[in-house]
Amino acid sequence: MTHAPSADDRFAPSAAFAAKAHVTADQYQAMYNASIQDPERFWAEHGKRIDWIKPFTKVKSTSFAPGKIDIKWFEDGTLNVSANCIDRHLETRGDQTAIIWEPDDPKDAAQHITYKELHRRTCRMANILETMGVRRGDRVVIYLPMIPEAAYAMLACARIGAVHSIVFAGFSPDALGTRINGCDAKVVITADHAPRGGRSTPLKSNTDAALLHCKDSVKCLVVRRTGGQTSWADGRDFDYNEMAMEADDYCAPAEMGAEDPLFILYTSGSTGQPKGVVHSSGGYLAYAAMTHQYTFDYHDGDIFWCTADVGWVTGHSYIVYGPLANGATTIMFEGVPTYPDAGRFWEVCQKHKVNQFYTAPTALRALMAHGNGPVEKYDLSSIKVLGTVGEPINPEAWNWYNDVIGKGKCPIVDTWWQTETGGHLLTPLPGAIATKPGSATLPFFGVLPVILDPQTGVEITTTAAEGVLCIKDSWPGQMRTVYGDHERFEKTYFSDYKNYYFTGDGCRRDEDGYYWITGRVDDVINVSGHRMGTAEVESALVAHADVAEAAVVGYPHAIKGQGIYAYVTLMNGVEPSEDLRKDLVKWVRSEIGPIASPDLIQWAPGLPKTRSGKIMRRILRKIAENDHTTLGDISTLADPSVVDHLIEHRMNKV
Ligand code: 6R9
Repeated sequence: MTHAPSADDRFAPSAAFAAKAHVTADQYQAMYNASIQDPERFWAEHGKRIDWIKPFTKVKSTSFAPGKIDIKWFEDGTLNVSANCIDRHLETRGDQTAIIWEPDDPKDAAQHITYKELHRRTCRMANILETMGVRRGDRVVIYLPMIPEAAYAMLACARIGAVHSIVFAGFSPDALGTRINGCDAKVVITADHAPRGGRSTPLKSNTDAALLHCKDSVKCLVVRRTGGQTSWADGRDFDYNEMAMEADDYCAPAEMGAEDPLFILYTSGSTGQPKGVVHSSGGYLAYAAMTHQYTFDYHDGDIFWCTADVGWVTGHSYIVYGPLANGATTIMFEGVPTYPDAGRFWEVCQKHKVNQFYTAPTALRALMAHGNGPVEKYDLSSIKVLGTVGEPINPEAWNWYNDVIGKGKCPIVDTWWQTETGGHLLTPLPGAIATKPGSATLPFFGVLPVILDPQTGVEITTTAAEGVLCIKDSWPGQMRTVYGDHERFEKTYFSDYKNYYFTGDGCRRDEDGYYWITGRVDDVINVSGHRMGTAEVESALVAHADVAEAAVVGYPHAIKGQGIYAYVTLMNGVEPSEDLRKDLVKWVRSEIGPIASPDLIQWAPGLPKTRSGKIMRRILRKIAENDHTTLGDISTLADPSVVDHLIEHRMNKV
């Protein structure tokens, strides 16, 4: 059924789809123009999609000017994010399902949590946190599996004005400890164990290990997910299930400023430790809600499923905040796409009659490898819109998604955005914009993308252009600062190209003005849709006693998009061996987590360096990509002969 992909393919929304859509082609153009010509007016209007306790009078106060980076939206308004996601729906849809929870094991029953129940659960969690001493502005780390309590915890923090920071449950104790310390959290919320794909991760014992490196005052709230064995520290550990039985059903939502931080989410960059991306309350929520409605053409009564984990920004904006602000029914899935078999996603789509399905290209590639059999067993006729996020989608995967999952009748929205952007910046609107496989197409309302020449930093104004992607002006969902380090915020995003927000991505704009993301231009790699700094993996490797030096690059990987390729120089006298290789992989898993495991490790007696000692990553990337015929100029190397050795012993022999 899948036809050979071509770069010229164009898929316009059907007339039937467009007729029911929130936004058609003409409306898109008119609304986009309005949003750019008069952002104040546009956002004054769209800021009203959320409920304000005290309405804002100021709309946009933003500056990208050097030394004065300052981003504020709706700054004098007050609101409560949890009340927006729950309370305001109680009257009209209190008995409607807010969250469908689909457990890891398909033999266990799914749970349907109504808005009323969500209100009760969130209030109880909020009261528990207050009992534990959490106050407005305090930080709470959430280290939970994909269970409804993760949403209760997020919304409970928002309710009392605490700032949550979710740490993906796949991260190691070390990574968890660093983040608890990084944001000086008062409480960490975890579970006994996390079932996933038929296996189980001992989250509580990971947390115990992390807390050994944290202040004694950090308290731990434990949700019993499996009832499995855990150790217990009286005075420090609190039993959520027990406390929830006693806790009061009501907790008043705190009146928060639009610019009060809602959450911190750590993400990788090209240098140093992950940084804490800070998002606001008002602008973030308005943007998450608006993009959720328009990008997915969400209508009342639709069942929305985003397969991400709440540990990533996609889960924040499109499992919890966007959908719930819109009064949607959102699915939270605890499992993985291939457990118990490669039909699981489609079984869940059929079972819950999913209308919008949003996933990552890496998952599609993995499922595609199992053929069409596991798809054809299920009725997918409820699906109206398909979405992708996290990395560029290759045309083969796009066509499979379109033909086999969407049966050629569901628009595909390829959404480009980042932890930093809070919501979609480049994306088709499904009733308005003809798609081209592999292109995130056009900007969302209020977004001004520009392509700069990477060398000169000058804006390329021709329609067809290639260079680095920057954004010229602020949008409400933009991050506000790096937690505790506003200077780093400016240095990372506003210093390479002055007066622009620099995305870190390379990009091409075609003759139709469509944007094609070409991948990161910095030392960030994208492994299975997870963002990773090569510097983080390198510092984990050099922390091993046998490692003298390490350089990490990405290389093309059929399923993961990019794999992790590590060049390792051992300490004098240490002999390379298969055992050591395995040991290093294990080491990185324990330092960061399984997602950071190197796929290939090459022993490198020497690394290509400039005379000033800088590692020439460009060369290492080429060797890892098996593209060593075009290494470019290596005359500036201190010792060009190391390159021949590396080529001869390269790991990626295809
Ligand atoms: C939401 C999310 C951000 C980086 C981003 C880019 C890549 C995301 C993409 C995409 C091509 C898409 N990326 N979506 N590349 N097409 N549709 O993924 O956030 O984890 O911060 O990653 O992911 O390189 O800069 P985050």
